[in-house]
Amino acid sequence: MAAAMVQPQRASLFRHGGCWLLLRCLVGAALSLAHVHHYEFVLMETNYTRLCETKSILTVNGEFPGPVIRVHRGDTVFVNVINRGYYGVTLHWHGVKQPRNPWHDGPEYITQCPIAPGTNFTYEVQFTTEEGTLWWHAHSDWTRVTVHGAIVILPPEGTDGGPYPFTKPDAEEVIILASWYKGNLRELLAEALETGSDTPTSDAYTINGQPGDFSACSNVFNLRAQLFTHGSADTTYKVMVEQGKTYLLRIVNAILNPLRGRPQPNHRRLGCLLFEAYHIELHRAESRADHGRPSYSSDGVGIVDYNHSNVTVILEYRGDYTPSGSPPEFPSSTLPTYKENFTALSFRERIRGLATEDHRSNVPREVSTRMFVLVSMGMLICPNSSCRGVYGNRMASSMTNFSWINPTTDILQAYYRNISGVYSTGFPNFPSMYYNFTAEDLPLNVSVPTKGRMVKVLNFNESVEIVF
Ligand SMILES: *[C@@H]1O[C@H](CO)[C@@H](O)[C@H](O)[C@H]1NC(C)=O
Ligand SMILES: *[C@@H]1O[C@H](CO)[C@@H](O)[C@H](O)[C@H]1NC(C)=O
Ligand SMILES: *[C@@H]1O[C@H](CO)[C@@H](O)[C@H](O)[C@H]1NC(C)=O
Ligand SMILES: *[C@@H]1O[C@H](CO)[C@@H](O)[C@H](O)[C@H]1NC(C)=O
Ligand SMILES: *[C@@H]1O[C@H](CO)[C@@H](O)[C@H](O)[C@H]1NC(C)=O
Ligand SMILES: *[C@@H]1O[C@H](CO)[C@@H](O)[C@H](O)[C@H]1NC(C)=O
Ligand SMILES: *[C@@H]1O[C@H](CO)[C@@H](O)[C@H](O)[C@H]1NC(C)=O
Ligand SMILES: *[C@@H]1O[C@H](CO)[C@@H](O)[C@H](O)[C@H]1NC(C)=O
Ligand SMILES: *[C@@H]1O[C@H](CO)[C@@H](O)[C@H](O)[C@H]1NC(C)=O
Ligand SMILES: *[C@@H]1O[C@H](CO)[C@@H](O)[C@H](O)[C@H]1NC(C)=O
Ligand SMILES: *[C@@H]1O[C@H](CO)[C@@H](O)[C@H](O)[C@H]1NC(C)=O
Ligand SMILES: [Cu+2]
Repeated sequence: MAAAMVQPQRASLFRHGGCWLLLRCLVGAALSLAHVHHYEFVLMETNYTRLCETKSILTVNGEFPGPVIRVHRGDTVFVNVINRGYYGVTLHWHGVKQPRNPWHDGPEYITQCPIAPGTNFTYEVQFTTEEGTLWWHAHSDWTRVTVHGAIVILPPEGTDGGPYPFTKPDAEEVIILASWYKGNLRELLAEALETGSDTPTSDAYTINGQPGDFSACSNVFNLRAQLFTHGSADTTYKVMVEQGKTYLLRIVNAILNPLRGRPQPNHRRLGCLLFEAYHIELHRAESRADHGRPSYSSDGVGIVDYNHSNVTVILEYRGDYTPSGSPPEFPSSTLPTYKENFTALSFRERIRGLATEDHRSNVPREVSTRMFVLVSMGMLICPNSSCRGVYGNRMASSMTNFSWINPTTDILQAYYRNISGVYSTGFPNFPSMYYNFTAEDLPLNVSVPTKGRMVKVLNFNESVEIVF
C-alpha cells in the first residue's frame, strides 16, 4: 500500500499560483500560511465504565471520543495510525474531499485493506477547501462506534482569526453525539451477520462520551457513591459558560444507526436522521435538496427500533452565585418529544448556508454523468432455517440491486495495478426497471439483490448528478 513518507515541512499555499499571492498582497490581506501537523493515533483496547458496567472498547489513544484534529483551512495533517488492537481497522476523514489523494481516504476494501494489528499506516490528510467542523472515524465494520473524533477546521491562518462567516464566537465547544452498546460490538455484529437479522439497538446515547444523569450510575450528584461502588467516575458531561458570551457549538453526529428503517413483511421505508454541523457544506446540501427531499419521520411505520432514552449534558454558568446542589430539572414541558416530526422538520428547514465572498459554494452547473441510484433494504434467500431476518431470510442492503461482498484486494489497488477479478465496471447509471420504489408492498421478485462488486468508473473532474 502507498504510505506517506513525506518529511515534516512547512508547505505554503503559494503553490496555488503567483497570481493569487499577488492579488492577496494587493488587497492588503495578511499572508496565509498552510501548516503541516503530525498526530499519532494508537488504536488500543481500553476499559470504560458506562451504564454501571465495565467493558473493553477499541479507542484511539485510550480516549472516547477520540482526539480532536485542529487545523486551519489549507493545512496538511499526517496521522500515523499504530494498531495495537486485535483486528484490522482503517480510518476515514469524513467530508474531507482530498482531491487526487485517494490512497488516504480510508474506506476499508475500497481505498485500502485494513491496517493489520501490530502494523502502522500514515495517512496524509489534505485540507483544501473545507472549513468548519468535520469528523474522522474508523471505517471497518462497527469500529466507528467507539473510534471517532472531531476535525475542527478554522479559517486560514493569517486572516486575523477570521473571517468566520458569522460573528466570531467568544469560545467554542465540540459536542459529539454517539451510541453506547453494553455488549461486545464484534460479537453483536457477528451474530447479526450470521443470522441475517436486524442489528441490535444501542443501550444509550452519549454526548462527549457520557450518557447523562438519567442513566444509572451517571448521576453527577451521586458521584461519591459511584466512585465508591465502581471505582471510576462516570458522570454527566458539563459545559461551563459565562453569561453574555457567544459560544460556537461544533456538533458531530457519530451515532451508528441514527434512525433505521426496519423492513417488515409488506412494509418498507428507510428513515435517516443525520445532521452534521458544517456551515459551508450545508449550503451545498440545500442547493441539491431541490432534486427531491428525503422523507423523514421519527416515528413512522417501520421505524420502530431505536433507543428512546434521553441523553443530557449540564450547562453551568460560571460566576457569582451558589449552585443549587441538586440536579437541574429536565425541561420536559418545553422540549419536543421524539414524535414531533414537525419540530424536527422545521429545525432542519432553518438550517441555511452561510455562503459569503470568503466562503463560496460552487455548485457545478454542468452535469457530465447522471445517475439514479436505488438504495434499498432487501433480503437474500436463506438456504436453511437458520436465518432470522424478514420472512426467515437474511437482510441485505443494496444499491441499484447490487449487494456488496468484501474483496481480498482493495478496489483502488486493483484499479491502479490493473488486477482483474476484483471488481466489475458495470454499475448501472439507472435501475433496470422502474416500479414504486417506496411502495408499502413490494413483491419478492424485486427484493432479492445480486451479490457482487460492481464499480462505476468516472473520468477525473466529471460533474456527476446522483439522485438517490
Ligand atoms: C479490562 O478489565 C479486565 C477485567 O477487569 C481486565 O482483565 C483487563 O486487563 C482490562 N483491560 C485493560 C486494557 O485494561
Ligand atoms: C510507522 O511508524 C513509524 C514511527 O513510529 C514511522 O517511522 C513509519 O514511517 C510508520 N510507517 C508507516 C507505513 O506509516
Ligand atoms: C434504551 O436504553 C435503556 C438504557 O439501557 C434501556 O432501558 C431501554 O430499554 C433501551 N430501549 C430500547 C428501545 O432499546
Ligand atoms: C425523553 O424526553 C422527552 C421530552 O421531555 C420525554 O417525552 C420522554 O418521555 C423522555 N424519554 C424517556 C425514555 O424518558
Ligand atoms: C408527522 O407525523 C404524523 C403522525 O405520526 C403524520 O401524520 C405526518 O404525515 C408526519 N408529517 C411529516 C411531514 O412527516
Ligand atoms: C445453514 O446454512 C449455512 C450456510 O450454508 C450453514 O453455514 C449453517 O451451518 C446451516 N445451518 C443449519 C442449522 O443447517
Ligand atoms: C489491463 O488488463 C487487461 C486484461 O486483464 C488488458 O486487456 C489491458 O490492456 C490492461 N490495461 C493496462 C493499462 O495495462
Ligand atoms: C408509492 O407508494 C407509496 C406508499 O404506499 C404511496 O404513498 C405512493 O402514492 C405510491 N406512488 C405511486 C406513484 O403509486
Ligand atoms: C414481479 O411480479 C409481479 C407480479 O407479482 C409482476 O407484475 C412483475 O412484472 C414482476 N417483476 C419482475 C421484475 O419480474
Ligand atoms: C436483482 O438481481 C436479481 C438476481 O440477479 C434478479 O433476479 C432480479 O431480477 C434483479 N431485480 C431487479 C429489480 O433488477
Ligand atoms: C474541472 O473542470 C472544470 C470545468 O468543468 C474546469 O474549470 C477545471 O479547471 C477542471 N479542473 C481540473 C483540475 O481539471
Ligand atoms: Cu463518514
